[in-house]
Amino acid sequence: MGLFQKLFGKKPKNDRYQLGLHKTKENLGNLKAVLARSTTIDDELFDALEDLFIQADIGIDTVIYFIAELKKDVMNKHVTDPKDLAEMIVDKMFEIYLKGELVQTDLRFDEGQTNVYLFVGVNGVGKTTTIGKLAKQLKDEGKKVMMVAGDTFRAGAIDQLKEWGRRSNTFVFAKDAGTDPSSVIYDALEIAKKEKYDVVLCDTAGRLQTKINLMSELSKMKRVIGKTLPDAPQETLLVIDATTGQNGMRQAEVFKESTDVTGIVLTKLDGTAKGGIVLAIRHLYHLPIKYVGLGEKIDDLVMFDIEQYIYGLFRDFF
Ligand SMILES: Nc1nc2c(ncn2[C@@H]2O[C@H](COP(=O)(O)OP(=O)(O)OP(=O)(O)O)[C@@H](O)[C@H]2O)c(=O)[nH]1
Ligand SMILES: [Mg+2]
Repeated sequence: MGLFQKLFGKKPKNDRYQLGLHKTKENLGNLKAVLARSTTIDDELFDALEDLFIQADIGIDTVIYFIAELKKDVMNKHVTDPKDLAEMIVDKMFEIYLKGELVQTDLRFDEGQTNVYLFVGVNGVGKTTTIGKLAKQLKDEGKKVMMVAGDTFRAGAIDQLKEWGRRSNTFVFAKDAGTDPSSVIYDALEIAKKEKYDVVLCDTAGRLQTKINLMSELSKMKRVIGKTLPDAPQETLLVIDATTGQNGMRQAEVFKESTDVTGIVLTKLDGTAKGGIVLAIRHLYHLPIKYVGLGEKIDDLVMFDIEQYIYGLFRDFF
């Protein structure tokens, strides 16, 4: 049974993804129109689909792959009616996302240890906000959580994190602005170990004097973390702003290449973001999207669920 049957057969309930993505939904309206006015499945139709997918921010490389896969399916299954394509598109999206794997969205948590989650990404994508939201969720689960102000570069970054500390009632470890970030993390982890914190969330700068400085700073932080706690960091999460689309993905590439990223947090899916970026990230980065940001408030962070996501996109389609 394909995803289409599974989802639209029994209509699960999750309205979180409905909040945003109106841009993508407009796009799907066009998809519906294109399929409705087509009488045969031909190159012209595939070209129209290609345009729509590119508009949905799926990204050119992923779109080419997507269309090629669809064509194969159409041939193999001898499909001739364009209306049958919608269901195939849903199933294909799901396949592209899963790639035959079980995608792990849980954050790795080593029981009985201090787990370190490091957040990286270009400036303004939502690292600090995500840390604040996640701190609240982890605390609600009963975990002992610390946030570390590893962004000592940008004026205001430390106060911003402290504000999230107040909102989520979480301890924030910080030193003065301008301090070497690795030394902040080192001191924080010494306390975390001694006082048996379950999770330490490390904020980092999105920008330093140069990109090279930033990358070497991040690898230094990682080394410091690994020296203090051999199994840490348990997660290095690359934060990407969904509204910046393919351009944002290109900017994020350098982080992926120079730090061992274990997962993605995709923020601002509530805004003008187009949902196709989810497929592009997965197809090009081969990394799981672990969380998505759906707003600026403390509860606007949800664990990513591809089934619910696709359902949210197509809910009004069928
Ligand atoms: N709409 C919306 N806004 C968000 C989301 N996540 C973060 N933001 C906003 O994005 C802006 C930047 O967020 P920050 O958390 O400061 O980003 P950052 O990555 O820490 O930025 P730097 O510290 O400058 O590197 C803030 O105005 C946040 O409120 C989201 O999921 N949805
Ligand atoms: Mg920040």
